[in-house]
Amino acid sequence: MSARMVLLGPPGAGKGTQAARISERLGVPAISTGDIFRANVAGETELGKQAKQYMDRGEYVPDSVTNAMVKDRIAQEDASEGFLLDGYPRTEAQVHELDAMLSESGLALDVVLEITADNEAVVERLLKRASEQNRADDTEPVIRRRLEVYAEQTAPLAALYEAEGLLVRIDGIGEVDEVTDRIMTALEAAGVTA
Ligand code: B4P
Repeated sequence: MSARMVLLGPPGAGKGTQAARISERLGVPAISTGDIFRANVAGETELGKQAKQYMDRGEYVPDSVTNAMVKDRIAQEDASEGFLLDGYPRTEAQVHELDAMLSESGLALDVVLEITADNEAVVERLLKRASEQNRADDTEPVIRRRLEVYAEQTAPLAALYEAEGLLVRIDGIGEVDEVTDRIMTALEAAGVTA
């Protein structure tokens, strides 16, 4: 069966961590807009130069840049039977854009997973990652700004997807394996299996 999925959740909720595991178990690519931007920043591409100025401040990269990048990526062969979008959509405009991209090909999302975690837990995780990976946007003031931007622009998207009957909420607090088990159980209940 197809599995076209979106992963929502605040910075540090475990999206990237869980996306890699879900992708492996279901055999669909995990597509992280954050990873694509970081690869472009590292490669000093034009896209990377544009994205960096926003990312370093904890702000979202403009929709015009992000939407075109995702449209291109989900049209690739490996995503033809499904994908897991990690960190996209993040704004209401991106939600509508994604719907339009899919419906052009007669497709639709199957499920939207929201990983929840409280602010203090995610700040602690991201500060730990900062000491390990040195990401420019993992300093405490930028993490706080990312959480504000998430609360303002992305958290409301869960209600949109809930109204469509697509939303599944997962508690992101606990061991990584425990959270994966919760996700796989919820996906099975939603009819999404390998
Ligand atoms: P992202 O790369 O999506 O960054 P993120 O929200 O911090 O999540 P990430 O996936 O990295 O971390 P995770 O929670 O897995 O975005 C970065 C920036 O890119 C954005 O701020 C924005 O500027 C730009 N961007 C991306 N998408 C965009 C879009 N659609 N529109 C506009 N701009 C966009 O993990 C965090 C840490 O927690 C890790 O160290 C992990 O090891 C740890 N962890 C995970 N699970 C844990 C658990 N259960 N217990 C303890 N620790 C755990």
